[in-house]
Amino acid sequence: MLGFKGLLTHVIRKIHERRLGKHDHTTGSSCPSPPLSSIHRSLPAWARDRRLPRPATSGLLPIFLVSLILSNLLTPSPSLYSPHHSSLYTPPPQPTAGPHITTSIIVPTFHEHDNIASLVQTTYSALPSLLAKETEFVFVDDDSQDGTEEEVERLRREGFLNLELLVRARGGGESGLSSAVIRGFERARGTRLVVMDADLQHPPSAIPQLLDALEESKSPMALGTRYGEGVAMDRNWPLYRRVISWGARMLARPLTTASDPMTGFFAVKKDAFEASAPLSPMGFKIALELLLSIPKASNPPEVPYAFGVRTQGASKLGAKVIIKYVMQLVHLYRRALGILWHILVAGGITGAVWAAKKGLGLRRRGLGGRLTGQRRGGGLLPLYRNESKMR
Ligand SMILES: Nc1nc2c(ncn2[C@@H]2O[C@H](COP(=O)(O)OP(=O)(O)OP(=O)(O)O)[C@@H](O)[C@H]2O)c(=O)[nH]1
Ligand SMILES: [Mg+2]
Repeated sequence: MLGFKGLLTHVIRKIHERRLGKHDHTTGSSCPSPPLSSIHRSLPAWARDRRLPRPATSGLLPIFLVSLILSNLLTPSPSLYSPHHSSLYTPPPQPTAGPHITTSIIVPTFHEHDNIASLVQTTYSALPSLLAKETEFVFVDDDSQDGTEEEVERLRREGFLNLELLVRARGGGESGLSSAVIRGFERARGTRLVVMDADLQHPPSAIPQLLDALEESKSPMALGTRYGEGVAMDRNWPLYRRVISWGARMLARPLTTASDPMTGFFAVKKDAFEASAPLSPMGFKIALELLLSIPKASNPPEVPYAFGVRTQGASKLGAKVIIKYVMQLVHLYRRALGILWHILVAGGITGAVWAAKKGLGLRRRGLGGRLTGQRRGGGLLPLYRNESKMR
């Protein structure tokens, strides 16, 4: 079976033979075929031009421009939180008796009933006694309805007086880890804010180091890092989690020099948070958002800590969290790069189209060659060459 190019060659050859009168009418056989170059020369100029393959780059400029416009129009604009304008909560008054609260530990919770008591007890016993007296917990729960409220009340009765609980009602229009942390910041009485998970994956014994790093460095933020020197990841942390964590870090690499911008264990000064640029509190990665939004926070001191595995309750890290992280990155890159972000997106799409066109072209040529019994890469010219060999 002839391929399209084989058929075209055949038609061109027949036309050429007619024009040159080389058909032997007595035998019905054709004279030897002329070389392709002479056929090409005998074609009218428009046909010669038409036979030239279109370069793979043709039509790319409109694709680039359309992609540029679409990137501008379609990149989602997250609703932004501005500490100056969007506050919902204010801190309760300082305790009338005893030391003032200087440090607030913000803990977002969702179905963490089983972890609350051990977190509170372990933390208060890990802090030096003065610091313990000046420290409060602010739990921000998304209406878990698993007994978290009763558990906090029980701990208060046991003597842990500085426990605040903020419950955000279901259907109240706001939920999620990052916004929980931000609402906790608003509610906090301390001037130093520590963020940690409820499940004891972040060691309470590292809180004083984190606060020291914050004070000594004069930086508005200090980060706990799972990737510091001499720190080993818990051996039971599953491989897929390591891969996700590694990928997430690599994607954020161009944005920050921090070794673990995905960490959920960090400290920030309250006045620095209040001076932050507008935030997009989506997903889990509020530390990264703050790093890029708080003035002078981009190069924070880091405190290595050993990241444990959750022993109680269920993980909330799922596909939805990963998708939100990618959306957050899009927003952060766009903010960091401005128009250059859209140029890169449009360039990427155009490059992909060019590669697809080129790949398709190569495949077609290869297929045409095979259909006409040619080697890969053969076109019109090799067909004639082979024929002349056969003669
Ligand atoms: N308020 C609130 N807290 C949340 C939400 N999702 C997660 N959290 C809390 O945020 C913290 C981190 O969530 P985890 O599920 O522990 O996430 P992770 O540490 O990455 O995953 P694991 O290693 O499996 O524990 C925990 O204290 C959760 O209870 C949420 O939607 N709302
Ligand atoms: Mg956890």
